[in-house]
Amino acid sequence: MKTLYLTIAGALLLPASAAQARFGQRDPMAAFDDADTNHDGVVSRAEFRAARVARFDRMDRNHDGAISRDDFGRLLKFRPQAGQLLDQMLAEADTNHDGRVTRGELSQAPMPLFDRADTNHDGVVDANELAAARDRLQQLKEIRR
Ligand SMILES: [Ca+2]
Ligand SMILES: [Ca+2]
Ligand SMILES: [Ca+2]
Repeated sequence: MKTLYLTIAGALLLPASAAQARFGQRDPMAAFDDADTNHDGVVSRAEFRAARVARFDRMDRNHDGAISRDDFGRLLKFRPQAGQLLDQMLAEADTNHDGRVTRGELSQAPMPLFDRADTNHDGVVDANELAAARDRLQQLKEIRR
């Protein structure tokens, strides 16, 4: 169940602080781990975006071409509070507000996690920036503890 939450958070990229507060332990920065597809040691915006869109198919569990509450029926039944969270995350990407996030909407959605990590705004997150972002996150965790 926890894995599913993290999949939602990872794919839609809630601001890391909010995700962290709700999900507790796992590292939201893991979204960067598999994103460096050309293995040049930095993650570009395009790579980050592509990695997110690649998770679309996993999230669209009923294969109707969009991520919506329908894909999380069981989860919402047993954990109704997850519905609120899901709605909030979907809303960030659901630009036409129909309650469904299509592949196109997901690919256009903002990437706050990336933007915060790319502190020198050169469009790529390098190892130093990634390490710094992890540090900030760690500090945040300690403050909240
Ligand atoms: Ca679906
Ligand atoms: Ca939509
Ligand atoms: Ca950078």
